[in-house]
Amino acid sequence: MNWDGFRRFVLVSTLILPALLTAQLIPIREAIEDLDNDGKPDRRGQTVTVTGIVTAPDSIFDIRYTDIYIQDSSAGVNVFSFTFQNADLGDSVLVTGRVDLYRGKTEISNATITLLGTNRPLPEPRLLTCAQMNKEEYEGELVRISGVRIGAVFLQGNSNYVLEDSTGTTQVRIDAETEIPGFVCYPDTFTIIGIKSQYTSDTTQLLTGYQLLPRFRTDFSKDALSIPLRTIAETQRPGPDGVTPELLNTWVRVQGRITGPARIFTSGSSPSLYIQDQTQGINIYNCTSPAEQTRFL
Ligand SMILES: [Ca+2]
Ligand SMILES: [Ca+2]
Repeated sequence: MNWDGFRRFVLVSTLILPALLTAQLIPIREAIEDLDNDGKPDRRGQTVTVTGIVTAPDSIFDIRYTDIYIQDSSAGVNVFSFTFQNADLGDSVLVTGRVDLYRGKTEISNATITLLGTNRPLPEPRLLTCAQMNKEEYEGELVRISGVRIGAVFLQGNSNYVLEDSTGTTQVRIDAETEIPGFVCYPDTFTIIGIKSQYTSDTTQLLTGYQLLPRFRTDFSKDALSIPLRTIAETQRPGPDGVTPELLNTWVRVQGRITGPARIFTSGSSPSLYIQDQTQGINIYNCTSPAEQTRFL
């Protein structure tokens, strides 16, 4: 090796070797593991490198900093950095950072994110119950709870609500920076998807304060097929007083042709339109899907 070759060797070694040495790729489960069950990740303070699919992208939990969640086949984890870095839903990323603990939530902080690919399929949300939500297990993962009720219908930002199913209760946190504030949720049971996260108000109690973080309005869903299709006449049949519908405050599913489109009957911001089937017509109020509402038949 001549002098130039040696200098190039030294230069390449200096640049590449440290990156290789720090890039000991480990599964997320290993990065966050807590074998002594004290609520603190055993690798706290260590620098780790993991890969994963972005399950909660940038700008939905924090518009100033990087506050995302990633998941590999072993586990999920929060990735945080005071530097804003782009991460879209479904991105495959390489993350190097320090294993850290914030209010009971394990995170990879001071993280550097490298994009490896885009539009990867998201992991199937893990089906949990409210009782299972209140444990350390599966923290950082994308999860789903079915058959839940929520303690309020009009959802506001920076607010916590109680979720309840047949196994107990847990907490859902509506982050103000998501699109969710203002969403009118279901008054009866529904399915919710979100990140299983944690924020304990008492840092001496590291195994409390578990909360679900929905990301989008579409994380709240009603299984429409579980609601029987009814005729419009049946839907608005009056009860004993001859005026109040028997089905008042019940979720119903009807179908009909639009006879009065929303662009005629809407005043203010809540769309209003009329539909009709073979039996009767009915007013549809405060509906979604604006393109459909405005169509004339
Ligand atoms: Ca530990
Ligand atoms: Ca935790």
